[in-house]
Amino acid sequence: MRILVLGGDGYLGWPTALHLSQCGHDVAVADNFARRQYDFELGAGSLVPIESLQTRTSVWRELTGKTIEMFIGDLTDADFTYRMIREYRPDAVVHFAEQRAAPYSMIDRKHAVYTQVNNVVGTLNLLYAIAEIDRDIHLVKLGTMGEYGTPNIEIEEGWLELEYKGRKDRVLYPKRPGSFYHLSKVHDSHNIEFACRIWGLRATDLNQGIVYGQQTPETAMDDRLATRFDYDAVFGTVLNRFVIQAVLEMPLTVYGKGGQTRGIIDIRDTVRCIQLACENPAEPGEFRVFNQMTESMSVRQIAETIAECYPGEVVIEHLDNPRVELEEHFYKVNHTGLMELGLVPHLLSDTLITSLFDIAKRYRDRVDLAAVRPNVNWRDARDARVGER
Ligand code: NAD
Ligand code: USQ
Repeated sequence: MRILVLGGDGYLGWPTALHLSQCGHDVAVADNFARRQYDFELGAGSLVPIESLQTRTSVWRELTGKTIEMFIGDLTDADFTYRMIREYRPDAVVHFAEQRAAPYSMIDRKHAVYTQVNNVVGTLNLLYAIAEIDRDIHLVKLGTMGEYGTPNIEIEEGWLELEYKGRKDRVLYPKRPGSFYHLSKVHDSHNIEFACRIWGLRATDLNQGIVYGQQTPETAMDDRLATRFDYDAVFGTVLNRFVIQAVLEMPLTVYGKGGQTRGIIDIRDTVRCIQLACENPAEPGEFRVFNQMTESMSVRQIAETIAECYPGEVVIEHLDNPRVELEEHFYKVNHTGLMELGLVPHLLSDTLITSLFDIAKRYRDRVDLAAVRPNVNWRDARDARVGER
């Protein structure tokens, strides 16, 4: 298949592009390097050094003989998006290319507006490009488990069978997300479902849980193929952050009680899920939703697991929660769809955690300690970081 990976320079897009290429697909990547720009803005950076996209693709060609074509541009630029789809004519488009950090979207009005414009407009341009150029292209879109929030009923895969006052219907599952970023994904989901309904597009919305890990078999082939590893309080995700905090002998920063439960997934399963979604496309007109996560854990359990695995002393600290979220709640998720397509999950294991400790130890000197403590508070509408760093 010809597969275009949007956001192919990012944490997940790059390893996915390599995996699809290794599986024998023709792969192209697109990116506007916004993620590298956020690093400059925040004064943070990946724990593991990463090469430019140009170097990454040429190293891949040198090692495997396989070519990954590049499109450098911004999805919110409709001319760029249309040109790319026209030129590459993919069978599937995998769309990772969004601003993806909840804290970034909650810094202030400017960052919330940027996040929603970037994400919603980029996706709309893509939907129109597919509708005008070739409606057979399968859109594989990264959504998030956080779209659902933490409802007091079981979470289904995107749709809910409902009976109300004696009548039945199948409706999009109600959403109650916890940040302007997560809301942008809800808006995307509704726009995509509408496009499937009116234009007969085929789409798969992958509501992914929090990803952990840093290596896949392909990125591990050469240091120059490494993907990023974020540990700062804005872009670092919880398990990856706890790993580096343990190695630095800093307290693990559990926000509030730590009873917040989330779906999680190993980065090796992410790339496999995308492969499965591409190779088993949705039907024309179908808005298919999978919950892309393999297990649920509370933040407290994640911290305890990391502390138990670390061969040294680890302190777990409960900070005042900078976010507004339930800290104790019901959480049960249906996530059988991808397993029915063939996913065999890697569950969180001591071996994986130990390998992450090794990566963190190797690059510990690159850590900026000031970037570790949270400094974006959901309750402040104005940027509370001013003058702090
Ligand atoms: P990332 O920020 O590392 O990668 C996203 C890439 O998209 C970046 O390289 C960025 O430069 C690019 N990009 C952003 N806006 C763009 C635009 N307008 N035009 C072109 N390129 C643009 O993020 P990631 O962690 O790799 O996440 C990828 C996707 O997966 C996101 O959509 C995210 O919401 C979703 N997701 C991530 C996680 C996670 O834990 N990392 C979990 C669930 C879902
Ligand atoms: N948390 C802590 N301590 C920390 C960091 C986070 O207790 O040091 C808590 C948060 O309060 C939250 C949970 O851990 O309850 C998860 O936070 P996170 O930053 O790891 O993840 P989140 O903000 O939800 O966002 C990440 C990705 C996002 C993706 C989402 C999947 O950045 O792109 O959409 O995970 S999900 O959570 O399923 O929505």
